[in-house]
Amino acid sequence: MARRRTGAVNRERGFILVMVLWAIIVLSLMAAGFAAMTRAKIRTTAGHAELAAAEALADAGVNLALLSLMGSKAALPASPRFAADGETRLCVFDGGARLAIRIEDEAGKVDLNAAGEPALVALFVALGTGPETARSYAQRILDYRDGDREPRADGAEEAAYLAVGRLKPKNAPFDTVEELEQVLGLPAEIARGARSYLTVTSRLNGIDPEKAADLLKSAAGPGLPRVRSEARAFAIHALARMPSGVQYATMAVAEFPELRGRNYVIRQWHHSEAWQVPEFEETDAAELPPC
Ligand SMILES: [Ca+2]
Repeated sequence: MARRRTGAVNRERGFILVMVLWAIIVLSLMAAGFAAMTRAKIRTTAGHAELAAAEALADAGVNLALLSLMGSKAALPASPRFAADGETRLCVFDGGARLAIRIEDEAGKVDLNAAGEPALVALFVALGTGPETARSYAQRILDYRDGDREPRADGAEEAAYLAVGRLKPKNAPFDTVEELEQVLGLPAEIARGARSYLTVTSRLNGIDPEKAADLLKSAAGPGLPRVRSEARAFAIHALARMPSGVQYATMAVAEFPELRGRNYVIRQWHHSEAWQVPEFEETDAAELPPC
């Protein structure tokens, strides 16, 4: 009788031991899972912190460019640090983060709102489009921005947009060059390819060849009139690269309403696609000037 009771107690102890072992295994797995989650979260947070730091430095780059432009507008004796010539210039922050800044004078670009049909045709032909297709692109842009609903011969107005399930054309001026992708019949890759040659801020029907990219310089002529500009509006591109390689690019457009004034109005300020800066790879941070 006593032996049977002892056997039952041993079975009970064995069962409890197995339960305890299972509990230990389950708790260990939970702890390992929690540790992995914490590690992933730390990595994600560190990545976000790096990106936030890169964003702040890119924004600082835009401000440095604005200071330089203000100096040149006020004809300060010191030459501007970042010239509005479309060239990329580099500098380095304390801590090793590097900055690339490029300033473009908007007078060297085709204004999407001020350009007439010949100027738009000249732009698309310069970009490699055939003359007939270029005329259709130009007329569709004009129909998109003008207030009426009468389509040009090769253009497109409300009825054409609705027929393919698209939103109606704006029938008002473009606010950004990115809006070009909303124009019916203009392929997205063509719109994206044209973006860096377009502006909505120069308000000129023509370009200042001295401020223009080479592609537009050669396109200037009867269709794309040459005009003299007064250095009023600038696109600023700033790209910050952290020592870890994390990058952030900011693009801003600033307009100076007065010819000699230092006051400016920000027309755009947003995140943009990082562009290739071969000098980052070719130049050691120690060789760069401080930002
Ligand atoms: Ca229209």
